[in-house]
Amino acid sequence: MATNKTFTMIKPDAVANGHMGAILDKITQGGFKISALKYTFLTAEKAGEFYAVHKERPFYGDLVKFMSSGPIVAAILEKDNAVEDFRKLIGATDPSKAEPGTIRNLFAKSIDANAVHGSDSDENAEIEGSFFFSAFEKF
Ligand code: 3AN
Repeated sequence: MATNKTFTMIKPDAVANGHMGAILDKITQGGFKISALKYTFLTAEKAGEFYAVHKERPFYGDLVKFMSSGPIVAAILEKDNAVEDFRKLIGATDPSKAEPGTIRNLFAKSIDANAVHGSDSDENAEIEGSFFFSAFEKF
C-alpha cells in the first residue's frame, strides 16, 4: 500500500494548556511516523498566509489572531492513508461534535480553539508541509 503524508499543527490553546506531549503521544500511538517536527510561532502575517483559503470566511480575522497568539508545534506525519486517518484521529472541527477519544474531543474547548490542525487533502498536505519545512528538515 502506498505510504502518504499529512501535515498537522498543535495549536496555541493546546500548547498553552500543556497538551503538547499527550497529543504527540496520541499521534505516534495512532501509527503515524513523525517525518518533520518544529516548535515555532506564526506571526499574524504568516498565519494570514497559511489560512489564505479562508480569507472570505467570517471567522478569518479571529482565526489569524488566535493562531498567532502563542507558540505552536508543526509536524509532517507519515502513514498509509495519512490524510483521512489523521482526520479520524482528530475528530470533527467542532469539538462538541468530535467522537469520544479523538484528539479534539479530549483536548479542545471550542470550534476556533480546537487543539489541532489536519490537512484536508494530499495536495494541501504537501503545500502546508513545505510552508514550514525545507527539504533538509524532512526525514
Ligand atoms: P478543519 O481544521 O477541521 O479542517 P476548516 O479547514 O474548515 O476545519 O477550518 C480551519 C480552521 O478555522 C478550523 N480548524 C477552526 O480553527 C476555524 N474554524 C472553522 N470553522 C469555524 C467557525 N465556524 N467558527 C470559528 N472558527 C472556525
